[in-house]
Amino acid sequence: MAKYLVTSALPYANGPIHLGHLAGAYLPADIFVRFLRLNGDDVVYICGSDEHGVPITLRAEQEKVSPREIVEKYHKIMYESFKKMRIEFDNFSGTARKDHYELSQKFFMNLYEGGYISKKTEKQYFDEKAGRFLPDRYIEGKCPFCGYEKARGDQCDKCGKLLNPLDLIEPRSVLTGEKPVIKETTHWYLKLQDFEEKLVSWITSNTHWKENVRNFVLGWIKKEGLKERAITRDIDWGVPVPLPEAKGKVLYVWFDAPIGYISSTIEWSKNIGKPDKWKEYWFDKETKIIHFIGKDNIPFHAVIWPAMLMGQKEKYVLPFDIPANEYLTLEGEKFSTSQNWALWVDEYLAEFPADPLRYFLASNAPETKDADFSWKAFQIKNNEELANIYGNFANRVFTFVNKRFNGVVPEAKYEELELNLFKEIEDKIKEIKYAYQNFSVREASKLMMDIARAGNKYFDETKPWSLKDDKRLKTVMNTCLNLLRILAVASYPIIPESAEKLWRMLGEENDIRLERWDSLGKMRIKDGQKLGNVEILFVKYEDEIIEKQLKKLYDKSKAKKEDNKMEYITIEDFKKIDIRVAEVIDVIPLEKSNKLLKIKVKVGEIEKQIVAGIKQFYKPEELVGKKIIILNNLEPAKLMGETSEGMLLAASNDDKSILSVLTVERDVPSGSKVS
Ligand code: B3M
Ligand code: ZN
Repeated sequence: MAKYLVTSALPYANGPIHLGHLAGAYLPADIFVRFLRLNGDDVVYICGSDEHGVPITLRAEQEKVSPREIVEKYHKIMYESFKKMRIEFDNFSGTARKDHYELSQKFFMNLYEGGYISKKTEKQYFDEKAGRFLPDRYIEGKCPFCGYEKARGDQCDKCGKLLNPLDLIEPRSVLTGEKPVIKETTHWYLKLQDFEEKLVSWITSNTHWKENVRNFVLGWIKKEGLKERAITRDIDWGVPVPLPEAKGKVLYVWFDAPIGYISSTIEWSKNIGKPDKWKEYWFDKETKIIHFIGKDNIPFHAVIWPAMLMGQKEKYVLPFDIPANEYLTLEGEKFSTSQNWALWVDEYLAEFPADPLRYFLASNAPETKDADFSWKAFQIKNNEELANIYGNFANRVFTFVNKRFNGVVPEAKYEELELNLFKEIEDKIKEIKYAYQNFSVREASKLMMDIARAGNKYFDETKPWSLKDDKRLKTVMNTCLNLLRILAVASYPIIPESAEKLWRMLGEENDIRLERWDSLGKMRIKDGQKLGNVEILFVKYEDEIIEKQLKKLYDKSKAKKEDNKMEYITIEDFKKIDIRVAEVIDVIPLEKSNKLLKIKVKVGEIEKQIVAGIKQFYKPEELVGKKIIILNNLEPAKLMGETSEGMLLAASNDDKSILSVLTVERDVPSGSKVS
């Protein structure tokens, strides 16, 4: 029995969970944990939401609420989706909690007192219009390495390189779009170079790591060398830097986030009433700590985090393995939340059960290269494997046993055919174990399905429907039920809900989780056991259902559609539109709405009012006197009880965080036609 502490990357609490997230860091970890438990290992599965950093504050600014409200909202939403997908953590904490603050500050102080932290006054970008410094994702520009236009201040999404904001070519502020100025500010830096020797020898010795992870890290260190990295930031949401001279500064989110693995374990210990239990994992060399992550998180987990652990006074164990996955694409394209090119877990679950998706993502996991989710491929996997192989085998056997043996397990007298079959299955069980232990969920899914394939083959070959010999028939059905029993347990890590169903159908009374992997091949169902009620394991999805989903996906992502295919209109179409210059004479905010402004304008001599959703972007006094552009002949409509007699034209970016009302560049009289 080995001891494991398994973690999944802490998801930022700034939005719901989509399939890309699931496939990378959550489903493979959950499968691994379920397997370990069947294997009799001692395992704690830890996660929580990452509640600091610019991803959170940017979202809070967009939604016009506090960061605290954002993290509370999304923490709940994410937790619910995980639960419904049967991703079952022992603890799902959050990093904006008291214990986490204390532990993060302790981590900082240990490094500080150990001489691993330096202080420097440096130049940083500052947005004069917004009046603030621009750390990390507050700034975007061209990547100096690969030329990607939308690289962020801390990392390039295209080539994965960690960046410093000052490296960006043509930087711009995410808040205002302005070109930032450079100002001085003081920050604290982790001296990664002090750990270089220890890190390199540790990584080199980890020959059991996935090739791509180990090579990536060693290459990264060789190429970039280990330098100091700033671990503090000028924002007002985060763990305060525990030094009197650092007032108003917080720890960089990537400094405190991995500490969340420990603080969440501490929280778990307290919750189960054993407050010191966490130490049995984090301070024991025997513990295998496994961090499941997506590939963009590799440098943080394989270099910076171990360095932080090495610099502590307490003797923490270093990660044993860091199985990083590649990306999942959606219908052949990268997930993009800003373009709404995403399939959200909740959206999926509103119409389908968890298991078909778990099976699809497992058997198609992005383990060594990117993988794709497409609705068509999903349909095929579900119909042709889950339903036609697994479901069909169960269905044939249950129908037969119910009809011929009244739903009671018949006794068997195994012959050579059965003994060989059981032997073959036992070998399969060993192979599956190896696959699960090596994070090859793709392989495990295939091998697990092979058990059902073997079952169908045996059924076809023994032809129970034409067997005259009753003894033989009993043996055949008993064997089939035993194969189903093994199949239920072997598939449990991947499709727990269906496996439990099958288990109940077999009339097994103990919890399926009490089964043990190494005895699985030898265990037999009891003669005379009464089978449970038959339930439907998997349904097939017809083309219409799948097409409907595809259409929904494309419709939702309007921006994407417009990018891909331009729809032309004729000049005649355009002539129907009456666009005019209008002068704003008065603006009244609508009390009941946090979006709408009532704007009184003059179009030539005619006065009219327009209701527009721009309250978050403009103060009334900014608009009065401006000459704006309106769609004049839009059919009047009522908005919150107010009539709107036209539409104000404005430009905004994809995620609607920046908006500008259109005006005229030279002074033309109000009422002028735009053409
Ligand atoms: N929240 C980044 C991400 O979701 C980050 C992971 C933290 S793990 C300690 O990609
Ligand atoms: Zn790049």
